[in-house]
Amino acid sequence: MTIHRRLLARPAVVLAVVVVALLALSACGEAGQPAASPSPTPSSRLGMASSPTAPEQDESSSGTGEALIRILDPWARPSAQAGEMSTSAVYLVIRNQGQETDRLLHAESDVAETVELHRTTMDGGMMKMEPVQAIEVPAGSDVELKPGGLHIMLIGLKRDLEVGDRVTVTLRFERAGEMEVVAEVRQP
Ligand SMILES: [Cu+2]
Repeated sequence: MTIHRRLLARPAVVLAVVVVALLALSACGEAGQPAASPSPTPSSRLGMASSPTAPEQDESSSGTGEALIRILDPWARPSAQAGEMSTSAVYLVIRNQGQETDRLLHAESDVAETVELHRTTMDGGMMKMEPVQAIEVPAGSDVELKPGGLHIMLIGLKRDLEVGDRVTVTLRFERAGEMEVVAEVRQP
């Protein structure tokens, strides 16, 4: 009876070790550290393996240190007059393919004097916007920056932004670090 149970249990243990090794690989890609040997406490992390991330793990194993944050469809509003008072906004989708929450902390661009993270709110029927400290992107989810919502505000444009122009924006994330994004100027 006891022997029987042990034999049955063994494949499950092997599977658990493989899953933990995969988790360790994807985690080290994120942290940029050399692969550590699998931790001896697999059971606490097994729950995370049940989330449907298998295709993404395949993707990230194809290259070391592949970004766990991906930026999709970046674009910017056109603006006809450069100058201190002129503004534009950059919109994009932040996809967090990792297993930890990340935060967009800061953005900058050479086309604007000041770049702020903003959100749009309704105040008694009036739309207004205000700076936010950070934009949180939970593990395994997308956050969309879009007109009427969160956006990257460009203030004090150094040049006109015409449809078809490209705007380079540097984003800084708490975990993923800095990344450069090229947003095409287009009509909303
Ligand atoms: Cu704004």
